[in-house]
This record gives sequence, structure tokens and C-alpha cells, in this order.
Amino acid sequence: MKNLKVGIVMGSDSDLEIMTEAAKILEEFNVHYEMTVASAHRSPDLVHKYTTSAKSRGLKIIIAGAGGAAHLAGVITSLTTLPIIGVPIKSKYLKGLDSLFSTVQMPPGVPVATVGINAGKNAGLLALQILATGDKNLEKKLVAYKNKMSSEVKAKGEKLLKVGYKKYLSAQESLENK
Ligand code: RP5
Repeated sequence: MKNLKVGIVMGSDSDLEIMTEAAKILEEFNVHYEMTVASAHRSPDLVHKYTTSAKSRGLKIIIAGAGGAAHLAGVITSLTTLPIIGVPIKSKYLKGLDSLFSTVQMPPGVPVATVGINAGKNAGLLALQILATGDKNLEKKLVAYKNKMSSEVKAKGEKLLKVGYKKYLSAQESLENK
């Protein structure tokens, strides 16, 4: 059986594209996860069952994404002492502001670590950083990841200094048109 560490839950399969970004970064670091749909409003019994059995499946962290009146991460947090990361999903009418506020504005005593709107990748990375506090090997990989990001930014800056913005932009455009 897999050594499960992270649960990824979403309110609807319409959230899947964004939540997949969390799954992809966990895969990059070889951290096992499970992924499912459970809705705080449409299937509250399922959310209860999923959360109260999470520790027995080995989960250390749950990432919960929902849009609109996004109560999933908060409800999950109310049922467990595991750290919960909330992903506000961009919504149809209010562009995700409703999701952001309903995920982040939790009452004292029930904290949800909320990432940005549609920030599935950052949710995955935050889960990895939390897990790395007790895993030296994972910590090393995260340091390498950050070093790589930093080198990429430096290379971009050096290139811009060297060639100027016109050549830089036309190189970007020709890459995009390939
Ligand atoms: C929320 O309502 C879900 O998380 C989703 O973001 C939104 C819309 O759900 P569907 O109508 O697409 O199932 O509960």
C-alpha cells in the first residue's frame, strides 16, 4: 500500500483542473496523495467521513479546493487537527473573490491556510514545505527547487540587461509562435 501523505479534496469535479496543479507538484517530489470530490453542501456526510478517517489512512495534510460559497476547507478544519490548506477556486460570477473570502475569513480557533485564487501549485508546495519540517530528504529537494527558481530569474535578468527589451520580447514572441 502507498505511503499516503496528502489528501486533495474538491467541492466538484469542475475544480479538478486547478487541483491537478497540486497533484503535479506532489508527484514531482514523489509524495503520495489521494484525490477525491466531496462537497460541504451537497454531501456533508461524505466530508465528515472523509475527514474523520483521514489520519487512519496516514494523511498528514489535506488540501481542499472549492468555489463560490466555499466552505469545504473550513468544515474540514472543524473536524480535524490536521493542517488544512484551502484553495479558493475562481467562480463564475464574482471571479473567485467569494471563494477567497469564504475560505480565508475563518473564525478564531479554526484556521485554514489559504493560498491565492486558483493557486493549486502553491497549495501543493505549501504541503511539501510543511512535510519537510520532519523530512530532511524532502527539505533538500525543496532547497534545490528554490535554487533552480532563483537561477532562472537571474538568467532572465542577465539576458534582459544584455540584449535589451526589444530583442528580448521578439525572442519571447517567436518562442510562443512555435
Ligand atoms: C463549489 O461550487 C465547487 O467547489 C465548485 O467550485 C462550484 C461549482 O460546482 P459545480 O456546479 O461545477 O459542480 O461547490
